[in-house]
Amino acid sequence: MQPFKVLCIGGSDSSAGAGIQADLKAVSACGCYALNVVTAVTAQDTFGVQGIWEVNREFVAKQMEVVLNDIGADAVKTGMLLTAGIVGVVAGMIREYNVEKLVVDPVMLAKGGRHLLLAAARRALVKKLLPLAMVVTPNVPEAEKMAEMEIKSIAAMKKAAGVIQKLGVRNVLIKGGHLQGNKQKEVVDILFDGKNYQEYSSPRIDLPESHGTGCTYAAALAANLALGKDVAAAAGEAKAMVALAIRNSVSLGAGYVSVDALADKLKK
Ligand code: PXL
Repeated sequence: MQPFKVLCIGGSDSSAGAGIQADLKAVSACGCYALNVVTAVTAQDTFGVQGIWEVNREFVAKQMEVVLNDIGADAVKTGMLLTAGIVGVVAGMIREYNVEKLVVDPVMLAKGGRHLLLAAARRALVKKLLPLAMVVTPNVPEAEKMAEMEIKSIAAMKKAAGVIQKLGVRNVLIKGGHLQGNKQKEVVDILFDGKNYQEYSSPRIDLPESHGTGCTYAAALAANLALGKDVAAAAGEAKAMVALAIRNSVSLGAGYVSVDALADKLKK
């Protein structure tokens, strides 16, 4: 049997709430097979990122090359890319292998404030990777940086989605979870395809903010694209998967809680 395969390119999170480990869980929960290319190893507990060890760009390229040559991927998702050098090689390989279904999660900061994408890398991501993406999935702070504007309302989210779309990406999905200090009752995400806006609304889940939501969302989106859904349908499925993963958050250490897309399988 050949499963649908999703290649997830990003950082390892030793607490396994975010990063490559969240990707692996979300892709598996969607019924696809996750392949992993590691760009950096983070030493991470439930208080945040305590250290980062970068994988050199040649070895990132090597991982992509062997996996894509032998196994291939129905969709690709990028997360933590850290440096402009890594962004460059990832973009080069995506182009070389003609990846059609690419989800770019423009991961910039970890909870706690550690930079997971350096400033020069942000510019490289916009220039080199966005034009290759089927969807980019910023949260509000990331969309503010990419669109170079403040976002304090849904109207501003729509405006920012327009600005980001013009940077050269086909679809922009801005996640509303960080809007207005987390006070609103509904979380509204906005999808813009250059012509139409679609809104995805769901009740805010009244739990402490969890670690790993963004990675889970983008990985579930990529998996649903791999399964053959269009972007609008895949976004709806991904949002539902994130809601489930938040509801099933696990409190592992003394710091923040983490989402877990497979938590319904855990014995507690
Ligand atoms: O949630 C963004 C993210 C992505 N990748 C890694 C991370 C984090 C957040 O902490 O650690 C490896």
